[in-house]
Amino acid sequence: MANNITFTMIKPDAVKNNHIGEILAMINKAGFRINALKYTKLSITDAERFYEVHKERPFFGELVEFMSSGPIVAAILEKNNAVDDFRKLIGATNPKDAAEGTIRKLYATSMGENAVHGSDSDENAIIEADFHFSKTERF
Ligand code: 3AN
Repeated sequence: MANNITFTMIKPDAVKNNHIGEILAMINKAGFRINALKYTKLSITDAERFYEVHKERPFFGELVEFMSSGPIVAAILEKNNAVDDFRKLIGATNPKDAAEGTIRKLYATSMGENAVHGSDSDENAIIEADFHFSKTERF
C-alpha cells in the first residue's frame, strides 16, 4: 500500500524546552519519513485559522495565544497508516492519560501545552499540510 501522510507541529512548549531533536529522532525511529520540515512561528491569525474547528470551545483563546507564543517546527510525515500510527506515537491529548513511551508522556506539561500536534484524519492531514507547505517545499 502507498504511504500516506500526517501533519505535525512541535509546539512552543517543546521547542522552548529544547526537545526538537529528541522528538524528531522518535519520529524517525518510529518509521516516519520527513516529507517537509519548517522552523517557523504562527501569527495570531495563522493560529486562529489553523484551529478554526475549535473556535467555539472554551479553550480556543488560550490555544491561539499559546500556539502563537513562540516558534514551532511544522512537518509533513509519510508512512503507511500515518495518521493513526502517529497518534499512537504522540499519546493522549492530556499527558496524564498518555501511554508510557509516547511523546506527550515524555515531553508534554499539560492538556494545553502538550508538546506536539498530530492530524486526526487523512482529510485534515492534507488540509493542514497545504496550510503550511507549498509543493516546492515537499521532497
Ligand atoms: P489533539 O491535539 O489530541 O487532537 P484536540 O483536537 O481535542 O486534541 O485539541 C486540539 C488542541 O487543543 C490540543 N492539542 C490542546 O493543545 C488543546 N486543548 C484541547 N483540550 C484542551 C483543554 N481542555 N484545555 C486547554 N487546551 C486544550
